[in-house]
Amino acid sequence: MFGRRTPELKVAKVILLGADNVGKTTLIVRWNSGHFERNTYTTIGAAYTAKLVSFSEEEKIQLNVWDTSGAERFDSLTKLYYRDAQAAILCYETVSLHSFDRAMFWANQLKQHEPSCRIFLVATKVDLLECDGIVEEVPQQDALTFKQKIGARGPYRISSKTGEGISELFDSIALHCLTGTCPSSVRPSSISIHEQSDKESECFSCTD
Ligand SMILES: Nc1nc2c(ncn2[C@@H]2O[C@H](COP(=O)(O)OP(=O)(O)OP(=O)(O)O)[C@@H](O)[C@H]2O)c(=O)[nH]1
Ligand SMILES: [Mg+2]
Repeated sequence: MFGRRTPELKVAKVILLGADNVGKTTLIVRWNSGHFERNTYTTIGAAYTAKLVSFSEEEKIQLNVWDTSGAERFDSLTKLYYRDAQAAILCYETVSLHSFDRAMFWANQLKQHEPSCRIFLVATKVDLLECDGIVEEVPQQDALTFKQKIGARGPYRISSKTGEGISELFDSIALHCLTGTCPSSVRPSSISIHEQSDKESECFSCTD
């Protein structure tokens, strides 16, 4: 008896980087389950999520996304997750200059430790710009200049609250990994632990 061999599923490792509170975990939750998480927990170490992105029967890939902690005390730990990453989602909050500075830090780290990893620059929480009194702290021109300097794609402007830009971001990453050389042997090797935080108040200054 001869059966048809199932083609091996393509798998790519993706790392999610950015300052604490920029909305990394919320982005993954929105992508994975389609809902907006108001009350999140600060990520400790890193958390793993896998999802299949399928364009057709032949063109599909599993993205293994490592959501890291943005807290500076975990910077040295985060480096451990760069290895073999085909793509990095580098987030900054469009209303936080500090988070943009931190994005520059991660871009340098990536260039040093995983230079072949393609960076996808992401401006998060763009819905906040609709709120009275909230201004964009990172000019779009600065983001463009930064993207060119580091050879990144983007900047993708997203909101996990409204869902804006999220499927476009992950489709671009999946296409990049499908057309590039993606080893199919990247497997999860860690677990996530979470701690409570009270982030909600910082991010909901206007009515939902
Ligand atoms: N308004 C708005 N709030 C958001 C958005 N994305 C995330 N938030 C809120 O921002 C806060 C922080 O989000 P997290 O996803 O935990 O941030 P993080 O980058 O994972 O933070 P660390 O794990 O500490 O590094 C939460 O209260 C979220 O609900 C967004 O697109 N719009
Ligand atoms: Mg997190």
